[in-house]
Amino acid sequence: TSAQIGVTGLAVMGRNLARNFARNGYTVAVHNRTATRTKALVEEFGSEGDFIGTETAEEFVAALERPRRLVIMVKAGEPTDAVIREFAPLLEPGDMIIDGGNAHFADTRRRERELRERGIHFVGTGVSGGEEGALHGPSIMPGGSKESYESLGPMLEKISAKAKDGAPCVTHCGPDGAGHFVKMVHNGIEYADMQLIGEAYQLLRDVAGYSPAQIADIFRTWNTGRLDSYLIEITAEVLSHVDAATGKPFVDVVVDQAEQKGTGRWTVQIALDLGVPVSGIAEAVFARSLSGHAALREASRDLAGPTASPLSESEAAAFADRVEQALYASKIVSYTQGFHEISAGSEEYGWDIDLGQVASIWRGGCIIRAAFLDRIRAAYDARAELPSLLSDETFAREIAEAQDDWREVIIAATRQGVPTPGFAAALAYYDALRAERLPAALTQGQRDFFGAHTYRRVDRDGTFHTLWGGDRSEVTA
Ligand code: NBP
Repeated sequence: TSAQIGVTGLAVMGRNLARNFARNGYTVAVHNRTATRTKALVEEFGSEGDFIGTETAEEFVAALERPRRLVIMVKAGEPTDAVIREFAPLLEPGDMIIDGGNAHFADTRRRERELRERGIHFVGTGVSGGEEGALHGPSIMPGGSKESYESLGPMLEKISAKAKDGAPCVTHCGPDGAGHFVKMVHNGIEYADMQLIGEAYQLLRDVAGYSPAQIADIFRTWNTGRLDSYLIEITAEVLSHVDAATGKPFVDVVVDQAEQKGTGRWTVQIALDLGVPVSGIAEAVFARSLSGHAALREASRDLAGPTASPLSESEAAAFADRVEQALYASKIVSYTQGFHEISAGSEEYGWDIDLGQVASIWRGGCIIRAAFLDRIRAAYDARAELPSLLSDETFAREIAEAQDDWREVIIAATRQGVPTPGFAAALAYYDALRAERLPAALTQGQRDFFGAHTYRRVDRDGTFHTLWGGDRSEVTA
């Protein structure tokens, strides 16, 4: 017998993905650099389906039916290149290497180009949903050639998460690095979502005076409405958890220094390169890095702040409703920014990514899965060339309804000294887009003054320069 698919790299993700394929009726060849992992998988889970355990690269490749489909699930970066170097010489034209790790899309573009020259399809594939997702159905974001998707698509559709309407959470994102790019922005949006939820929590705690258990209940209520999402759901779980050792709320015994693995940072770095303002995602990444500067925070603890004035019980309840509005409006802005980045990447690299499809495949399996994504898909379905999510009538109306509360929440946060960089950056983005005139005109004047960088005029075509050091007359540049 030969395997329809092979998985190499059998740590948590690869093991669960292999089991997912097997549970869906595929024969799966499995391989790992350290053979004990392969043996353990076959011993522990062999009864779940048809596995072919292999020890050497040659055995592994020989176990695969042609054209071969070989999934790599190893640590992103150099290990991925090492595995490609090991396996590519054993493959034939038409075979497919599927990289399911969190690769940088630029690496994926390079690997795709190099392997294409040898006739091998390299399918950089974003996989989201953590280890549970890998086992029970992740959201899958494959790039690579159309041809490879014809062969792989049906298998990926089978193992993927399904949205509530039954649609598989997988689509061919576009050529070469498109899938990993989409996954990168997914993670960036995830950072922003988490930061916004964190700010909502802190406001409910420090301004409204609620306990973690009470805030968990508030999140549970929110989760029955338009904020219905995996992240809100798990937030309620984390907040209601009590530390067994101390009896304190779990959230109070965890060191408040957030770590990161890099995909959020990449999202911001690439956005800077593409010139896309993803201020909400950037603030989320910066907030994590600020939290980690323990010495700096310690040295700043005595800096002056406002006198806290806690709200009354009835004020607190009204404030919680306002925070929901602020969170929702800020969330619309982060997704607006994230989708702008995908659209800009698609343009830059000629990927032709379908934004409505992206929203659709994020509806299930992945960390940012949410009822909200149905609405985003509907927005792009109604108007594929939507210039921005904020131009969608429904979102624009919802923000119109939320904006007074959104502003009030930021005012309260500022007055009470609670940092809300995510809420505030989102509102600043919204107000900047709305503005009739931006101070960018002044910036242009300054640039022309110190560097003769020239400017355009509102009333005439052309490029101009003012002779600032002379008689200040205007010349055509
Ligand atoms: P890890 O990222 O911890 O990688 C461990 C695997 O990489 C092991 O199988 C290890 O083999 C193999 N490996 C390494 Br390290 N260096 C190697 C080399 N030079 N040659 C061959 N194999 C090598 O595993 P993971 O957490 O399962 O994640 C796998 C991929 O999935 C990563 O790219 C990750 O970013 C991505 N991802 C993870 C999640 C998640 O929730 N964890 C979610 C989505 C995507 P060994 O057993 O011989 O050491």
